[in-house]
This record gives sequence, C-alpha cells and structure tokens, in this order.
Amino acid sequence: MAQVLVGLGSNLGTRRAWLHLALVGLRGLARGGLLRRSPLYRSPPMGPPQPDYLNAVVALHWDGAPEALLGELHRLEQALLRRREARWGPRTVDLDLLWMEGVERDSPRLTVPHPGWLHRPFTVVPALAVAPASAREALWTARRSLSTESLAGLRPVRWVAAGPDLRGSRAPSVPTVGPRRLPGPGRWQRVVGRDARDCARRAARRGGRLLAWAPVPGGGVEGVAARPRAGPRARSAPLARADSKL
Ligand code: A4P
Ligand code: MG
Repeated sequence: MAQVLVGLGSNLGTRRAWLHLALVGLRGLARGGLLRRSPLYRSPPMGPPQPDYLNAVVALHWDGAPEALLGELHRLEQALLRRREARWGPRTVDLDLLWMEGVERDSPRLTVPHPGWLHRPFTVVPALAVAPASAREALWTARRSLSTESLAGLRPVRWVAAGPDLRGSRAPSVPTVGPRRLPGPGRWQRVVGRDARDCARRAARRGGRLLAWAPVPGGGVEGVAARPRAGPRARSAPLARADSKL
C-alpha cells in the first residue's frame, strides 16, 4: 500500500463547498480514510484570467495501480460537475495525482509525479504540510527555489469560513460544516436552475438540499444536491437550516 498525495483545486461557484464534497469522495476512495488534509490556500490563477483558486493537498493510502486511482479521481470530478472545456479553464474541482510513493509513470494518460507539482506554490506549500518523509526533501528543495513573489500570492484561508467569494451574491443553503456532516457520493444528484436560489428550490421540492453550485457557461447554474435518504422518516425530516454564507 503506497502513500499518495492528491492536489485539490476549485475556482468556480461555491469553492469551499466543492472542495468539501471532494474530501468526502476521497475519503470514500482511500482505504482507512484520508491520512492528512493540508491547510487551505487562496492562490491567483496560473494560466488565463479567471477567478482565484482555493487549493489544498491531501495524503491517503492507495493499494492499486496509479492508473486506477486516476480513473477514480476522474469519476469523482465528474460527479462534482467538472467540465473539460478548456485546458486550465475554471473548474468546480480539479483533482491531480501529484505523487505516489515509489511510482514513476510517463504515458499520454498519466504522468507521476505530476510534472508541475514542484514548480507551483499552490502544490508545494500545502504538500509540505502532509507529505511523508520520502517526499519532503524534494519538496523543501522546490520550496527554496520558489520566488518570494509567487509565495506571497498564496494566502491561507479557513476551511470553514465566511469567505468573500459569495458575499453579496444570492447564495442558497450551502454547507459551512466540515465533510463529516455531508452525505457521500451515493446521495449526490445534479440539479440545474436559473440561479442558485432556483437550484435550491428545485432540490428542496424533491426533498433534497443543495450542497454546492457553479455558474454554467451560457447562463444558469448547476449544482449538486443531497438526495434524501429512503424511508418514511427521512421523507418527513425537515431540511437543514439555510445558511447564506460560505
Ligand atoms: N494527467 C496526466 N498526469 C496526470 C496526473 N498526475 N494527475 C492527464 C491528473 N491528471 C493527469 O488534465 C488533463 C489530462 O492530464 C487528463 O486527461 C489526465 O489524463 P485535466 O484535469 O483534464 O485538465 P487540466 O487540469 O486543465 O490540465 P492539467 O495539465 O492537468 O493542468 P493542471 O496542472 O491541473 O493545472 N491556478 C491555480 N492558482 N491553482 C490551480 O489549482 N490549476 C490549473 C490546472 C491551472 N491554474 C491553476 C490551477
Ligand atoms: Mg488537472
């Protein structure tokens, strides 16, 4: 069983909520759950102009091939409404396989270690907080070679906080709680609407709860809602308290 570092990024819609859902999904994938979760950072976009990212790195155990893990990461991205329209375009969630203990791959589908991971402050700094000893030397060397300016662009933010990204927007009920309180992928359902409030209403009509949302190119909003648990008790249970801050 190898230790693995996975990089998480989000820069679309309810960024923290998407990352929380990604953590829930990753915890389900990893045998024994997640080992460590790094602090969360806000970072200016690398590539074309687009909103700032929130980035983090998690460590987990994986006992299969790296290609199998990449497949699972892609499935999770898909469940979290990741659209692949432009390379380095904005995304609800990006999951990169940064590093796997003792593994090197260089194929058209998968490169491990990830070619960019030692060159980007938003992977090097959070990875240093969670990496096992065998990856730390390379990370410290990389950390020393990053410019002061690029490091200064990285701002620590709270995992659970009233962030500035949604203030003033008409945010529906989205969770401010940690991933333990969120339902797993088996209960996620895509909802679409005119705006976030409309999505939240549509989810509520089905007895569900909007967990995260993002604007869709061309107009409208799509999100992920929690389906209610089956059974009479769940059907009559009240919806979770609305909280307009993320
Ligand atoms: N692929 C190959 N190796 C890997 C790997 N180790 N992990 C292939 C994940 N994927 C890997 O990725 C494109 C293809 O890379 C996949 O089909 C996969 O088979 P993608 O996720 O579809 O597209 P992408 O993410 O737009 O491209 P890429 O090259 O993976 O970009 P990065 O490196 O993920 O960078 N700015 C900030 N501040 N923070 C960010 O997190 N991220 C990006 C994307 C751009 N700017 C950013 C950030
Ligand atoms: Mg990527």
